[in-house]
Amino acid sequence: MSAQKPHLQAVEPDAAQVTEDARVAADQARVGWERFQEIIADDKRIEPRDWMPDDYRKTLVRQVSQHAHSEIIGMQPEGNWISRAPSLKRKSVLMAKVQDEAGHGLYLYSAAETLGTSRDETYEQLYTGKAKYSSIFNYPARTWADVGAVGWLVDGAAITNQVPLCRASYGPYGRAMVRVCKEESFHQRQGWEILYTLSHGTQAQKQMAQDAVDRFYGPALQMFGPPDAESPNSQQSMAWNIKRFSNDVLRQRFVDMIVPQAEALGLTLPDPDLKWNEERGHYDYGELDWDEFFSVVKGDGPLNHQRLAHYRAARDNGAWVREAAAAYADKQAAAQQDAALLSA
Ligand code: BYC
Repeated sequence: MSAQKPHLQAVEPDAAQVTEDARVAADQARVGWERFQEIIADDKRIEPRDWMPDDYRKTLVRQVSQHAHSEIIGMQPEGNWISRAPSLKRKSVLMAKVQDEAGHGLYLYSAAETLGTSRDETYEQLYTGKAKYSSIFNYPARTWADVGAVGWLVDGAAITNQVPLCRASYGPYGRAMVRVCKEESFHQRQGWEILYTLSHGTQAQKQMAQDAVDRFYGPALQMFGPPDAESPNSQQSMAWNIKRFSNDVLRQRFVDMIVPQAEALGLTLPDPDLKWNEERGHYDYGELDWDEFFSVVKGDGPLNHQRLAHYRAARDNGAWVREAAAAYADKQAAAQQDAALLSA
C-alpha cells in the first residue's frame, strides 16, 4: 500500500489550481460565447480557430459530412452511364461532371476536417452505413434520359439549396459552396441540354425524356428535406445562419423555377395539382409521398444496399493504392530529411 502513495500524491491535483483552471476555462467560454453571438448577429463568419458552441460544431459536422457523402455516392448513378453515353462528346462531358462531384466531396471532407473530424472517421461512418446521404441517390438511372433528368432536376435542386449555403456562417463551408455552385450550374445546363435534345427528337426519345422526368420529379423535390413542421434541425440551423431558408421555402423556389423550364422543354411535370396561385404569387403543388421519403432515408429505398455495397467495394479495392501512396510519401519525407541533415 505504502509503495503506491508517492504515485497517488504525484497525480493528486492541487485543489487551488483546479479551481483556477476551471475559472479560466469558464471565462474563456464566456468570452467565446459572447464573440460567437456577436459574429452571428452581425452575419459574419466563424472560422476554424474561433470558439464555437459544441452543438454548432456538431450540426455542421452532421450537415457537411452528409453533404460530402451525397457527392461521393452521387457519382454512382451517372458514373454507370459514362461508358454508355451516346457519343464521345457526351462521354467526356459526363466524365468531367462525375469528376467534379468527386472534387465537391473532397472540398467538403476538408471542411469537415477543419471542425476536428478526421477523414478516416467520416469515411468510416459512410462505410459502416451509419451516415446519411441524399435520398435521391438511392434511385436508379435506368436510361440515358435519366442522366438528363439528374442534371436538370437533381443538380437544379442542389443549386437552389446550395446558393444560400454560400453565405453559411461557417467560413470553410460557405467558401467551398461558392465553387461547388459554379460547377453545379454547368451540370444543370448539361442535363437540360440532354433533355432538350431528346424532347425535340423522335417520339420514342421524347417519351423517354418524359418518363425520366416522371420518375425523378418527386424524389428531386424531396431532396430539400422533410416539410418544415417535421424538420427537427431547421430552426436552430437558421438561427445560426447555417441554413438561410427553410426546406419548404427552398422547395417552393425550385418548383417556381422548373415549371417554366419544363414548358420550354415541352415536357409535363407529373403533378395534377400544379397550378399558379395568383394570391400567393407561387405555384401550388401536390403532397409528396413522405412515407416513401422516410423509408428511403431509413435505408429501404430501391438501391440503398447496392449503393453502399458499391462504395465499400471501391474503397476495399483502392486500399492498396492508398497504402502505396502513403509508403511513397513516407519515403519522400525520409529522403528530404536526410538531404536536410546532409546540407546542415
Ligand atoms: N436525404 O431537420 P432536417 C448533389 C435528414 S449532392 C436524406 O430538415 P437539415 C449531387 C436530415 O439529414 C447534394 N436525408 O435536416 C451529387 C436529418 O437527419 P439527421 C446534397 C435527409 O439538415 C452528385 C433529418 O432528415 N446536398 O447535389 O436541417 C450528383 C431531418 O431533416 C434528406 C446537401 O447535402 C434527404 N433528402 O436539412 C449530382 C445540401 N433531407 O442528420 C448532384 C446540404 C433531410 O438529423 N444539406 N434528411 O439524422 C442541407 O441543406 C440540409 O442538410 C438538408 C436537410 C436540407 C438536406
